[in-house]
Amino acid sequence: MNIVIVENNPVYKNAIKDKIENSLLFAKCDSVSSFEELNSKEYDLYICDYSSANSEEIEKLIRDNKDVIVITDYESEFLKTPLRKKVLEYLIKDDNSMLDYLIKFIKRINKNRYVNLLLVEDCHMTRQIQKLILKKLKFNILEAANGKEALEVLENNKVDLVITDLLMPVMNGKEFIKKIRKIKKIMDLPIIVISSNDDKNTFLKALKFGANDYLKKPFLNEELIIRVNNLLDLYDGFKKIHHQLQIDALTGINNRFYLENVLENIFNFYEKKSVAMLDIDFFKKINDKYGHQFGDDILRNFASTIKGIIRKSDTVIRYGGEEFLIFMPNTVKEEAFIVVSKIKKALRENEFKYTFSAGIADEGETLAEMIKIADKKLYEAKKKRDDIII
Ligand code: GH3
Ligand code: MG
Ligand code: MG
Ligand code: MG
Repeated sequence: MNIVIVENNPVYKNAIKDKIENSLLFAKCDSVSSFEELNSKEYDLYICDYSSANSEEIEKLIRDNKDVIVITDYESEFLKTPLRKKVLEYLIKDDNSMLDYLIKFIKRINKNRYVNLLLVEDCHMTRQIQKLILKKLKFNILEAANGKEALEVLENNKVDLVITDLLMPVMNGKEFIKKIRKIKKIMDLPIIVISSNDDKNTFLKALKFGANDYLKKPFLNEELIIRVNNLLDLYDGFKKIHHQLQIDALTGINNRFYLENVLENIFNFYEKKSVAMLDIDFFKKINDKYGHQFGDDILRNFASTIKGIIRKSDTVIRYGGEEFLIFMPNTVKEEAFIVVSKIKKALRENEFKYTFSAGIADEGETLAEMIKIADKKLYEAKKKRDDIII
């Protein structure tokens, strides 16, 4: 992202430039002291100091469809200008927190390019106005005129955020939210409600049915912008933590939480599938003889050996201490046997010397049932050790 700062105060100019360069990996930043110094180079973002003397130039940038963020000392004066509604954002120079907000805002609009936002509103004109505000924030916008249409859009597209009206023909917002929450949990899809309804209870109901936030019409553009951006920032943080929760810290592969959250859900997509339960032999002895650290090295080595052999579509998870589960879609147990045998072969050529036993199953109506059967086979294999039973 190419950014330019137009600011006559050198202290501010350098502070903003430093902050951007130190905080945004994706940004390249130039700075000039006045609009006269701006050459013909095109920028993705113009950060301009506002004073009544240069409002004309800022107007011109906006007429040329440029993205402009205004920074100003003259809060009350700027708020009265029509520019307020046309700029991407404006910031008041009061303290350094202004710079933190600026960085947060640029990061957000940079990410919004990959965010699909579904806008649901029956009044075409209102929808176009809202779309215009949101378009400035770089979202990919999908539209629907009522809840029924919106559900169809949801079915056929990856949607990251829904903004919906409440009073609509065919299917109103309340019914729409209820239907969404049957298929998408609050963790999976945020919803903002916009309505001119004066009754607080209406909004409360929407929140109870599963909306995340609401906005009462009429609202200031910035209110919508801030609520949308904040909600998405929150969800980004949330997704990151959720992802981390599914990773086993020692081996870096998925853990049991992943099994319950993801594998369980995709299990029924596949008609044919197998699971293999692998358990390292005499692991307690390895720990006792060579120490716990060495035991940890073995676990990491086992995880990477398995990963090196299974296909991309297969998943390995650390099921317990020294137990690993492999989920193999489109695979019958005879084929799974070949995969597990390959792991055994790789271990024979490995720097660490250890063996494992395994049980494999492709029968069972649920993931839990299939695992139970594989576990039974593992128990049988354990009688001999270094064995695989299908
Ligand atoms: P078997 O051949 O019957 O499978 O015996 P085993 O010793 O491998 O199995 P057992 O279930 O008796 O012991 C598993 C051991 O794994 C006990 C536990 O201390 C150890 N363990 C569990 N998690 C970790 C870990 O994260 N690191 C290390 N180093 N050891 C672990
Ligand atoms: Mg309406
Ligand atoms: Mg065990
Ligand atoms: Mg064991």
